[in-house]
Amino acid sequence: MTAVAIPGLDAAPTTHSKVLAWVREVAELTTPDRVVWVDGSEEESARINAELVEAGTFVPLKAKPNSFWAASDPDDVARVEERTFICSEREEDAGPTNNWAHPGEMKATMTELYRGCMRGRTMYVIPFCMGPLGDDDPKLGIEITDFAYVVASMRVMTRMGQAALDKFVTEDGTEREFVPALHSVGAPLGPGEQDVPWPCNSTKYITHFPEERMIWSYGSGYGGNSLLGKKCYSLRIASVMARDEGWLAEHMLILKLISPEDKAYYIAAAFPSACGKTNLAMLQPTIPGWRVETLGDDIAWMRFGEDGRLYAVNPEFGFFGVAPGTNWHTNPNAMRTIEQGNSVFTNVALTDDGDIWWEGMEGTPEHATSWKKQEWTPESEEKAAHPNSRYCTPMSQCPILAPEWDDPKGVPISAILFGGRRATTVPLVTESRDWQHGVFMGATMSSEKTAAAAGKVGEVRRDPMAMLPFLGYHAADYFKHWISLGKDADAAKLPKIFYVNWFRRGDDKRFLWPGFGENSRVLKWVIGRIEGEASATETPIGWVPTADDLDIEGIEEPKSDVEEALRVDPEEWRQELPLIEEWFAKIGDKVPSNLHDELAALRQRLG
Ligand code: SAT
Ligand code: MN
Repeated sequence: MTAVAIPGLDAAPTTHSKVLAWVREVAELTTPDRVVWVDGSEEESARINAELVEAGTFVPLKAKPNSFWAASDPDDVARVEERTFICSEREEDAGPTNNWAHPGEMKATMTELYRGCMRGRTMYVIPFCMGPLGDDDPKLGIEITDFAYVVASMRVMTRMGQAALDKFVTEDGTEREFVPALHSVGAPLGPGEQDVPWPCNSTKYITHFPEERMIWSYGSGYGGNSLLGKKCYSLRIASVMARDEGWLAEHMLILKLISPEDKAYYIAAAFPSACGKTNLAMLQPTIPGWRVETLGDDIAWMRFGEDGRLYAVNPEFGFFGVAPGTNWHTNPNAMRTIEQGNSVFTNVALTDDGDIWWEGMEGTPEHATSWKKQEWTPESEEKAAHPNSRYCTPMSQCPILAPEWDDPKGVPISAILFGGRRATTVPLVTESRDWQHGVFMGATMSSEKTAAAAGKVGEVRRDPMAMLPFLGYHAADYFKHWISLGKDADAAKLPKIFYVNWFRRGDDKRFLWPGFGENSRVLKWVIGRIEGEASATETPIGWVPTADDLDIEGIEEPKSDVEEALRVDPEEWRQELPLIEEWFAKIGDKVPSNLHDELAALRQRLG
């Protein structure tokens, strides 16, 4: 290897040979002006934030300490699913729900894109750890990026810097495995060329090499495309690790529900992006005596403990929440979390007094700067905040954070909720008949598309376990994995599985269920079912409560709305059958026969 003199490259604060070799290889390919090994310190963070302000990427907020407003390029606002690839060795391993490209060909293409792509820029090397640093088998990664915004965001979202790097070599000198994650905005600078506040490239690739446990991302600065510890590592790559090692990497929040008797229950729940996972994770119950504490709002890694129960850990360190709609009513605890500062707000509106605002937040300003950096007033036709605008805020600031949030052991899960956004058909809550039926519910989950991904909002699509955009391998093999984990487990210790829909609407399109804090009433019923105390009616689709089985005392909505929200309409469900069949046909021959059996049994029960 010819040694190239790039300032900082040789200042590596580690002896890990693979890290050193890989960082050098990337630096020689991308030719940055300098290399910075990120240590995660306060001083470094202050310096990077100041550089981002200088570059115009960040505007410091006057109203919140150590917090910043950022506006992306208007064409770089969401995950790009059509540009996301699973480059497994064999095409059939990516399955029909993913884009596949041959790993060798993809590497050749992207290597040419990466060649010289960091010219004129700083290359940051970010060591990070997904999950608690105290884990015996920490899940490590190195993200290389040429965008300081990514460094600032990774600092919030992951355990990173020197504390993570210290885990790369064990005390006895063994070098641990890590996931190499390469990111570039794809915007090299010519000599003297003026930079833009949000560099990116119209050519984008979000690419995963599952066998190699490696991630290559190019052209986008948006969170889901650039904070590679999140969806790319903790879901797409981790789902493959989990398949191979007998655990689950899921798109799920983790919450702790405490009863008036002070008994704690842990619940994991999967909803597609922008369907209220963060709101549920930080729920403020409306029923007296019940409390919620938060462990995570987006991702859960779950494995069986020695006692046979399923334990969940949140690999993340911060919240990357959808801003619009978040307010003191829908999510007071998120508001309290961001109020403390140390947060990055992307594509929300900037108010004239140096605060942030978005649609749905209290206190509409008379004048503001929109996410497109245009003047905005309440009369403006365009939105002040992009529908997928985000706050990026430290978990540690959440006032209802569960004390065990950083415990490597995780928390034992009593219930798993699957849910989507459906205006019709799917009742407020249904308990599965058993694990396999629950897997069928998850595998056939459907939801109306939201703004979290580029594309048409509102279309109903199947989104198995809310993992459609995040599966690192064949969906049918994933279903098989779920079924076999249940088969091998002690059935009495498995979490019970439920299907929820907060979004059902009446004839006049109004929501039938108030949602938000009132969802605690559904959680209470879920706990009642676990304890064998709550009643339910057996229906063709599973066990469903009547309005009387739920605690709806003091609710504003008429009882008839709740009844309507709970109604199982066999005719509507019969219309669902061919759609499920179509979905299974799309997944192909490998759909486990158990799921076909479930479909046949459902059809029979529907008559
Ligand atoms: O867009 S992200 O992947 O960062 C968040 C989400 O969609 O859940
Ligand atoms: Mn998500």
